[in-house]
Amino acid sequence: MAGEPQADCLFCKIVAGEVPATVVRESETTVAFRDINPQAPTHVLVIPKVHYPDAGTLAAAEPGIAADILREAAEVAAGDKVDESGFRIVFNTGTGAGQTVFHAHAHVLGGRGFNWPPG
Ligand code: D5M
Repeated sequence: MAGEPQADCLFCKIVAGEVPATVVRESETTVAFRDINPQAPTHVLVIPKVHYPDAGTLAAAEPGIAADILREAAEVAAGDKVDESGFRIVFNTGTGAGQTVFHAHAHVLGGRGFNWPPG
């Protein structure tokens, strides 16, 4: 069923506590944890507890949870004190854009300068 945990999904396993993660925030619908391969001083992933393969499919099925992710991303930035200097919220979508884990997630990046356009 849509949104149900997938046995072969790494992030579903983090939600279930079966794979360890450095959790920085949790809400009723989301979990935020530090990226294992940080690309900035702050690099946190915010994921929905439900399983959807990417941000667009999540937003179409569960718009409230998609909004929760944005709110939690801003709270992560405030918690790491990178909100005033500026931070970036990234949803890689599809392999061509660099998505490697097909459970929707927002990257929250901060604590350094960023280029535009992104690489
Ligand atoms: O982002 C997927 C991200 O997930 C990538 O930045 C590495 C991160 N990752 C992979 N495994 C783990 C674990 N076990 N803990 C924390 N972070 C992890 P994408 O946009 O799909 O490329």
